[in-house]
Amino acid sequence: MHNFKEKIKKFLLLIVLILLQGILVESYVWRSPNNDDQAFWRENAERYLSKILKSQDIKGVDKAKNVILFIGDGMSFATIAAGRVLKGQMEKRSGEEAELVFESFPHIGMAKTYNTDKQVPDSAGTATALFTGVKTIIGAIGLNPASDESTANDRMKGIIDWAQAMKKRTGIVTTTRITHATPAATYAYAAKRNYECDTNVPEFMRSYYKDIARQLVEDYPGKGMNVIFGGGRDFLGASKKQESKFKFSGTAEISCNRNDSQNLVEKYFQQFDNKTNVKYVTTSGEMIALNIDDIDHVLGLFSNNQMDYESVRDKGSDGQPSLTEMTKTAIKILDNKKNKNGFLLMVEGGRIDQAHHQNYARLAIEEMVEFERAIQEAVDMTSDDTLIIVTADHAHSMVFNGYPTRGSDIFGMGNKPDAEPYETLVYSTGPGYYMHVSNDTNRFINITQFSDSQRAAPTYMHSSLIPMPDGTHSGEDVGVFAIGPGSRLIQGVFEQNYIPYVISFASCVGPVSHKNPLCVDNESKSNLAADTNQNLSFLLTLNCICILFRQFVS
Ligand SMILES: *[C@@H]1O[C@H](CO)[C@@H](O)[C@H](O)[C@H]1NC(C)=O
Ligand SMILES: *[C@@H]1O[C@H](CO)[C@@H](O)[C@H](O)[C@H]1NC(C)=O
Ligand SMILES: *[C@@H]1O[C@H](CO)[C@@H](O)[C@H](O)[C@H]1NC(C)=O
Ligand SMILES: *[C@@H]1O[C@H](CO)[C@@H](O)[C@H](O)[C@H]1NC(C)=O
Ligand SMILES: *[C@@H]1O[C@H](CO)[C@@H](O)[C@H](O)[C@H]1NC(C)=O
Ligand SMILES: CC(=O)N[C@H]1CO[C@H](CO)[C@@H](O)[C@@H]1O
Ligand SMILES: [Zn+2]
Repeated sequence: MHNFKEKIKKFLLLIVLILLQGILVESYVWRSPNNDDQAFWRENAERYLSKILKSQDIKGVDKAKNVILFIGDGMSFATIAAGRVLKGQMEKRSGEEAELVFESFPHIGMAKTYNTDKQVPDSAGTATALFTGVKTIIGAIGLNPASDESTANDRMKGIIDWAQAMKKRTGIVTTTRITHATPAATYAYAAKRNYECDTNVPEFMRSYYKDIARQLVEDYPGKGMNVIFGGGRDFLGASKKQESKFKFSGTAEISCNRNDSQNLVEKYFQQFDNKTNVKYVTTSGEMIALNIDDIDHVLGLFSNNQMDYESVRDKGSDGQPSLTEMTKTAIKILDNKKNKNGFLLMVEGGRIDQAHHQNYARLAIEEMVEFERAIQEAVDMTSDDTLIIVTADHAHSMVFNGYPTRGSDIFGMGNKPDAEPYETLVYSTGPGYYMHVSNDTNRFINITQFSDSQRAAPTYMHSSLIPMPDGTHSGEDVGVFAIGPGSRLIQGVFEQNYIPYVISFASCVGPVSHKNPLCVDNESKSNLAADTNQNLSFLLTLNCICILFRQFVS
């Protein structure tokens, strides 16, 4: 009898130990933050999705026919707040009380943007997280973080591939060149983001990587996209046109003179049969003149390199379209009479970041306001079958500070009586330092020495604390704003790679569409599912059985 009681005690103790072990293993081994392989990030995103789904009292209608993902490159919270004030001031109001269209979206979250190897990320790594659902190393595009940089094609598929697999129409719109990091991550695979041009792929990497421009026109999902709008004619070896007025001149800038003398625009056309309606446009006039109704594919390259900043672009019909005009045309084409299964569109306000890098606060905030106009246009053009998500890939080093009086010019000065006058918008890093620190005295120049017209110039740099030819990003979280079916899943503070999982779930494409009961029709077609949770539970159970068995045998 006594012996039996002891056995029961021992048994119960064992159960407790096993449970404890299970919890430890779950939290410290499989969820180690140093784990940098694909399965880790996928599991992480799926777990957050399950958590949000469980926490919602009301069952939402999570089925979106269309998805539009807006990415303000470098659109930090400070940028958003300054953009709101500028928008109000452009409407001749005090400014602070103005509202940006996405601020009224019903669901808001915050995304953690770090790369697998960097506390403060770059656009290539963050775009890979935003499109593929897997975080990766800085500067890499579509690359599995666990894979060797020099292994043969190991491109991770993303939202454009998922949507195309479900026969949705797809498109990308950007103000940067179309091969730049953010747009590139929707279709390309590169160990380094600068493999945009054939001459930039190092000799020893050429057997593993095609340049990004060629990947766009030669491979899926690039050549399957229905709308491709941006800059970068040089990178596709297309004929040049007028140069841009204000070139992005940071150290990160590259140009391209293809050495393989290929014209990739011609090549793009060659791969479609003559029944497919394909168009190429290079000016805003040509874009607006498109006969939208029966277009299958359109390639619009509006500049040789980056497109011009909104406030300095040539607004004539021979000039470049605005981000809003491109977005409007893209939505019309994606949703034309050839659309049966819905569409997925990525729109990037790509030069907010580039202006910040050069400490051009005015240009950066004006770019942000134009980005917001494009979002307003998309909201006006779509209905409640469309999920719209607005976010940034990462934050930037601009600070919105001082105690400026209500209604002060957002590009003006702070108002702290016991300090030298200083700007409301200043940078921690960047070339603004050189403009503001005297070469003779090594001290900051009194800001009032700059005339109003000097300070109103687009190339005027706001002051910066640390001298650098090209300012840096910053590592704080970015906002995620959502409206439409599935938007309720944007909630809380999450890893950035969760966002494509929301798109997958809500629009019935990609790895977690099978988890959405409203996507059942599509279940058999989704072969990308990776249900790691099941494997984990299975392993744990097996482990427990083994321990029990050993105890009782001994
Ligand atoms: C350009 O092509 C030529 C001939 O194929 C080759 O010898 C040269 O190294 C290439 N230059 C660059 C920069 O790739
Ligand atoms: C379209 O292509 C087919 C097959 O290549 C060819 O026979 C036909 O003549 C072409 N039609 C036109 C209008 O070019
Ligand atoms: C200091 O010298 C550098 C290099 O010549 C120049 O670019 C910069 O404008 C100068 N700074 C000021 C405040 O004059
Ligand atoms: C900077 O200039 C303003 C306006 O001329 C002046 O009131 C202020 O005293 C100056 N500050 C310094 C430290 O010289
Ligand atoms: C789970 O295990 C099965 C085999 O039991 C395997 O085929 C599958 O790839 C595993 N899934 C993951 C995500 O590891
Ligand atoms: C390929 C396919 O059958 N896709 C379907 C997935 O589910 C949506 C929503 O029911 C349908 O509209 C698609 O046709
Ligand atoms: Zn940047």
